[in-house]
Amino acid sequence: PPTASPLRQEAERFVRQFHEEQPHAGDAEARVREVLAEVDRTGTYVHSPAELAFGAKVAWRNAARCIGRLYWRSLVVRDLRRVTAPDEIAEECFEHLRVAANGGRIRPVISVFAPDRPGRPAPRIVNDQLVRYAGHRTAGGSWVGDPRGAGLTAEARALGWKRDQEEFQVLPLMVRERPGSRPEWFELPDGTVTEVPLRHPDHPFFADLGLRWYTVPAISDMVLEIGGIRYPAAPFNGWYMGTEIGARNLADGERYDLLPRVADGLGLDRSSERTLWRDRALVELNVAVLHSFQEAGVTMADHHTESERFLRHIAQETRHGRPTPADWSWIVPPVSGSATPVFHRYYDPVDPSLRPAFLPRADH
Ligand code: HEM
Ligand code: NRG
Repeated sequence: PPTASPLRQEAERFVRQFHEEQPHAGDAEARVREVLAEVDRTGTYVHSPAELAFGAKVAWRNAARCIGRLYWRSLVVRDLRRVTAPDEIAEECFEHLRVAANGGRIRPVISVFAPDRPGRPAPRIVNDQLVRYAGHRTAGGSWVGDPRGAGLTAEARALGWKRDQEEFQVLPLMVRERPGSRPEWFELPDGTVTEVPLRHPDHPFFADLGLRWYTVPAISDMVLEIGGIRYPAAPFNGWYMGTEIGARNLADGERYDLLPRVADGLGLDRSSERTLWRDRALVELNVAVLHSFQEAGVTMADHHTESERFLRHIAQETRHGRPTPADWSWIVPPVSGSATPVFHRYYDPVDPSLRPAFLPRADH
C-alpha cells in the first residue's frame, strides 16, 4: 500500500490531533491503523460523529479572519452526511436557518452534507450565503437591491426564477447535484428568514428609508476540510457583528451605498469631505442597526464587545498552548478601528496549511 499519499498523511495528522486534544476518546493508535487501512482499501474514509464535530469546531478555531472565535466549542454540528438529493439539502438548509435563528437567540450552527469521494464529487450549494438579497442594475445605471447579489440573481433568473425587483428580495437557494450540473432552485419558505426592520432611536426619518436586514449570516460557499476529506456543502453561521451590516453591506459604495441618503436625513453638510459627513452618517447607521436588533430581541455583537471577546479568546488559547493565527486586516472592525483593542497589536502569522479549515471554494 502507498505510504505517503496526501490523504493518508492528512488523515493520520488529524486523527492524532483529535486524540491529543480529546484524551478520553479512545485508542489513538488503533484508530490511526483503522483509518489508514480504510484509505488503502477504499480511497477515502469516514469520520466518526465525534471526529466530524471536533473537526468542524477546530476549523472555526483556525479561521484567521474571524473575530468571533471565543465560542468555537459551542458550535452545533448537524451531521447530514447521508443527505445528497438537492431538494433534501435545501430542506435541511431551511431547517438550519430555523435552528440557528432560535426565536432571536442566535445559535452558531454548521450543517455538514456529504463529502467528496473518489470519482463521486458531492453536491454544491451555489449561493454564497443561505440568505442573500437579489440585485439588479437599472437601465439608468443605478441599482435595485444588493449589487453583491447580482450574479446569483442572474443565475436564478436563467433557471426560471422571477420576482418583482425590490430592495430586499430574498434569493432562492440553488443546489447542484454535482459540480457543473444545472442547479435546482428552491424558494425559502415563509418563516425561514427572519429580518429586522431598521430604525434609529433618535431620528424618525430613518425608519422611512425602509431598510431591513436578515438575522442569520450563513456562509454556504466554503469547503470544510478535515483530515484530507473535503465537505463542499457545509453552511455555517454565527451571529452578526453590527458593523458588517452598518459599515459595509448598507454603506459600501459597491453595496447599498446609503451614506449620502443617511447624511441628508441627518441634515449634514455634504459640500466638502472635510465636514466628515460620511463618518457621522456611518456612526448613526451603525447605531440604528444595533438599536433595531436589540429592540427586536435578536443576538448581535457590537464591535467593541466582540473585539474584547476576541482578545479573551487569544488569552484562553495561549493558556492551552496554542497560537491564534489572525489576519489583522479582517479582524479590525471597519469603523472606529483604533477605538477597539484589536487594532493596537499584531497577531500570530496565518499558516495556509493549517487544518482543519474552511477554504474558499475552488470549483463550482
Ligand atoms: C469571518 C464574526 C461565527 C467562520 C468573520 C467576520 C466577522 C465574523 C465579522 C469577517 C466577515 C467580513 O468581513 O465579511 C463572527 C461572529 C460570530 C462568528 C460575531 C458569532 C458567533 C463564526 C462561525 C464560523 C465562522 C460559527 C464557522 C463555524 C468564519 C470564517 C470567516 C469568518 C471562515 C472568513 C470568511 C471569509 O473568508 O470570507 N466572522 N463569526 N464564524 N468567520 Fe466568523
Ligand atoms: N460579512 C458578511 C458575513 C460574513 C461572516 N460573518 C459572520 N459569520 N458573522 C455579511 O453578510 O455581512 N458568522 O458565521 O457569524
